[in-house]
Amino acid sequence: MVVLSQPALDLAKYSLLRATCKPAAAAANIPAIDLADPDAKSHIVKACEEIGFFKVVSHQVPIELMTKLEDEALRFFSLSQAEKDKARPPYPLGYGSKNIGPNGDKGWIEYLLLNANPLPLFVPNSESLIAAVKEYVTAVKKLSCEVAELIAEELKIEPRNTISKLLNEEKSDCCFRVNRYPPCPELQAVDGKSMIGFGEHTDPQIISLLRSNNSTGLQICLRDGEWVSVPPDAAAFFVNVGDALQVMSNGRFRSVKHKVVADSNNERVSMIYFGGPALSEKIAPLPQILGDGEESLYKEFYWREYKTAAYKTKLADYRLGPFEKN
Ligand code: GA4
Repeated sequence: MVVLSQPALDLAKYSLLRATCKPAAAAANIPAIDLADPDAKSHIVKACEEIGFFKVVSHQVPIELMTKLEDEALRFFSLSQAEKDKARPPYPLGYGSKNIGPNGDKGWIEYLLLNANPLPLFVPNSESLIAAVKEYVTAVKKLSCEVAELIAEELKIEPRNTISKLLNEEKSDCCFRVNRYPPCPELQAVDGKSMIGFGEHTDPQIISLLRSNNSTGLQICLRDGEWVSVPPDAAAFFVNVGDALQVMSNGRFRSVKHKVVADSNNERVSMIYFGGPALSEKIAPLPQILGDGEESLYKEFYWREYKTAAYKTKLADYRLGPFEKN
């Protein structure tokens, strides 16, 4: 197994990971939502429609919870490769390095991918990490529900927990990942390009909440196809619309394409909570969303079917394609 932080890189071997994009994509102007603002809900819905992405700048999640988890995660990633490899619960969850998903995608990354409901107890020698994940996930899940309720209110969907209850269900299918993107100065020095940390994709779930340290790397794709980089904000949560919410809004919201380009000098650490519904939930446009005579753009499907199909795709595939009505 390749150790990510090894200084000497065999560049030919990693040529597939070299970003074809310019590392210096223009900085995006990301809508910043203050949850205490009485207009927060209309700003959120506008951002979901126009970009599928925004950041929440005032929230109740204490910064200490974020930094504690980040420290714990870094402690885990500093373990020997053999120790980290023990954190390999049954596929597809556990510790991963370079390989993303089951279909050959690679990234300049190591990560822990965990079920968030229920949270696991099985990462060896990492009781304090799991305790920090639990505390963090509980707080972030609450925040994702708040956002979902503001969306419902603005769209006049009743009851206001119509979306949030999917995230809160006893069997909701939520997961959590913490990613470490090692810096990659060697490659930058050779041709000025960067490594693909995590290739372009959309998130399959309803909503994702990401928090990262103060490093750049995240890029999102705007409606016109332009890739822009997201300036870091370690105190904020970046929220993206996932595929399921795109369907629930009958295409009114955008599941935003995003990717991470490894920074040549700085280590990037991000933690993401993916809020998904229970496997048995039907995913369809919310009736209150559909205007008079408006038909669903999508075939009816259950989250279980979508998830199974997603795991047969490659990262960059357009996963909603087969679920669209012709
Ligand atoms: C993208 C969003 C989440 O990170 C994730 C990813 C999952 C994985 O890493 O195992 C997938 C990817 C993600 C979408 C398509 C499939 C599944 C890798 C992959 C090629 C955990 C998720 O739910 O879907």
